[in-house]
Amino acid sequence: MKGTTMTLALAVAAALVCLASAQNITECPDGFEDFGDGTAVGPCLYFVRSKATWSNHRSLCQALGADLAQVTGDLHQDVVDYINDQPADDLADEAFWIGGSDANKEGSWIWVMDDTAIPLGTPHWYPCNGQPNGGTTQNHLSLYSPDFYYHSLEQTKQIFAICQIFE
Ligand SMILES: [Ca+2]
Repeated sequence: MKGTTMTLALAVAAALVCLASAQNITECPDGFEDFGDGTAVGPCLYFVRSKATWSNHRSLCQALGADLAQVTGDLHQDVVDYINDQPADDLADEAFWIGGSDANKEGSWIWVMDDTAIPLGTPHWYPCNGQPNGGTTQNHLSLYSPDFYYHSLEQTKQIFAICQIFE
């Protein structure tokens, strides 16, 4: 009897492991776009088409099991291409909160979901007006129209947002 119970427990555990891994690899949840390279699913991004502050949109992302997006590396260009490829009046005239901040220490930009540093300068920051340029009044990170490079903004600004699911 004890052996049967053990076997059943292992079977249940194995089923749960399979279920969890299947959820991770089969597809992005409804509303999330798959920015994978075709060999794997993800990053999964959700474009929030309503305007709110950085903090309110971060809460919304977290309610979806996500966080504000970490748009870096090649993903940055992929996101810019995606925004510009959408139908007219959808996304290309908007600005988007993403998950960067220097609120804790002026000039030291970090990704808030994992505390990793965000290097200044090229290739991600908008180069033409010295971004980030707002000093202590602008401590949160956006992709701003029409270039969608990184721009610092006041966190009370009401704009769209991009959420991302982190494993
Ligand atoms: Ca700042």
